Amino acid sequence: MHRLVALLVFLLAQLMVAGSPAHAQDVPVTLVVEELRSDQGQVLVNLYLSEDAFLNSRLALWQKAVPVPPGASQVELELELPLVEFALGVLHDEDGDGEMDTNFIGMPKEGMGASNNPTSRFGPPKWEDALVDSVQPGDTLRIQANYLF
Ligand SMILES: [Ca+2]
Repeated sequence: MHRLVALLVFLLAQLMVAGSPAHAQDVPVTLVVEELRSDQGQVLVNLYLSEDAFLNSRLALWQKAVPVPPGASQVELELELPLVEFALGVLHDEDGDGEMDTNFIGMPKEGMGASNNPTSRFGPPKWEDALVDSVQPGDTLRIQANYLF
């Protein structure tokens, strides 16, 4: 009997965990990725929560892909962002292969951007420049795509 009660309590606890929203603290915001040079392919948005992970899409908390509408120079999407420090990295994946294309010396051939639009003309944006401390519900974040070539 005790085992049955223990089992029921355990199951109930599991249900309560499963029933609560996983990201109750997430904040709905609008992200606009703008200054796309073409309407080719898709825009990939990655959410990073640590400097170690920043700009390594495999270590992103999540990635969202949005096709660029015909004739458009920007895309707009609704995001749920955490109430913790984060940074966003975007890629204009013009050929739609899901990754950054680089030339023979490893320079990016596709457009990229990061939250806060860090202005590092050379080299990738830095975590501390792209870091966002907090967002409010209904905020609109804008990220400009930059192209080296
Ligand atoms: Ca690509």
